[in-house]
Amino acid sequence: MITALAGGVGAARFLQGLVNVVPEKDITVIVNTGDDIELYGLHISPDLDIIMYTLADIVDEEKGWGIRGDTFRCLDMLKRYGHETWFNLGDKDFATHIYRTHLLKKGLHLSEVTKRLCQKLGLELNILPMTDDRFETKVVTVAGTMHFQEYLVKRRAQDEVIDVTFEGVEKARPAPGVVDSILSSDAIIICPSNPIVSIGTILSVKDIKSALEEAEAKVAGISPIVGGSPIKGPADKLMRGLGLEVSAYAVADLYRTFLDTFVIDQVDRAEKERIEGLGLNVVTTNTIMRDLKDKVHLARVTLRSVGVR
Ligand code: FO1
Repeated sequence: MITALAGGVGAARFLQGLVNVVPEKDITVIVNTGDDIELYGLHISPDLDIIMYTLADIVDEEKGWGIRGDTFRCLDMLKRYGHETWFNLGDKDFATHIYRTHLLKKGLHLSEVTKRLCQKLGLELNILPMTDDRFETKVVTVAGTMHFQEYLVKRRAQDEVIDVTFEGVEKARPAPGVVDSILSSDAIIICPSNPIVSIGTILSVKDIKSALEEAEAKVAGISPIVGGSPIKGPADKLMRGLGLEVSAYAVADLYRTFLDTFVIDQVDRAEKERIEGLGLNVVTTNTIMRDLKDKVHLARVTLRSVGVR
């Protein structure tokens, strides 16, 4: 069994490689839900959806989110009614959120809803939200405090970041299966996701970080920072705002209490020694995932680094 901690697009692309190397049913993915937002009266779980759509091979590959070939007629009509439409949901994507919200309103937990959606999409992986409880990532900026999606999508990550807070973190408990899967895994992988608002949120949920520290399985992480910048998303702005250096080293330092191996890009090989100084093994390879071959290569190198052949 392999357990992976995941955010959105970077993680989804890595997992596409992983499912080519390990049988789907042997993989559990613990997914960030700090990006979840209620909009248009619906519960939207962007990272769960990005991962489900990608692995079900229906994602809009160019954007990395949403459904390939989707239309936006519902959104156009909402605009006509004068509703705010800064968060772009396609018509098919709307169906996911309508169905999810319907099931949540019937009393199902987010983990149960996710299981049902995955089954219907033909996925055999065990995709778990990090928590079934309400949890929202807020970004404190010079322009005020706002939901992460408002910071990223509505305001295009333009505001200087002062802090990041997790609303609901005190009460949030890991979803059923999360801690068990970490403790019973043969290997654990921290996907190349934002260390603050994707992996950082998962680690902030009670008992998850300590489970990673206690787990017998080896833990490998893949750096989302290559050559001093994130491959995608605002990790650099958030890290800088929190007073962190934007480097593979700084990410390794955030994970060092539970990590055995850190996989960094070959362009960052100069950081190898410094990261080894944290007591970690370091593997350098190509981490840029342009096609399936790159994804499979990264999955194989990562698995090998934690003793899975
Ligand atoms: N990202 C955008 O930049 N603009 C959008 O309008 C947008 C809509 C959207 C709808 C559904 C979904 O699952 C994701 C969506 N994303 C959009 C991506 C999302 O905001 C972030 O990339 C993730 O939350 C970060 O992992």
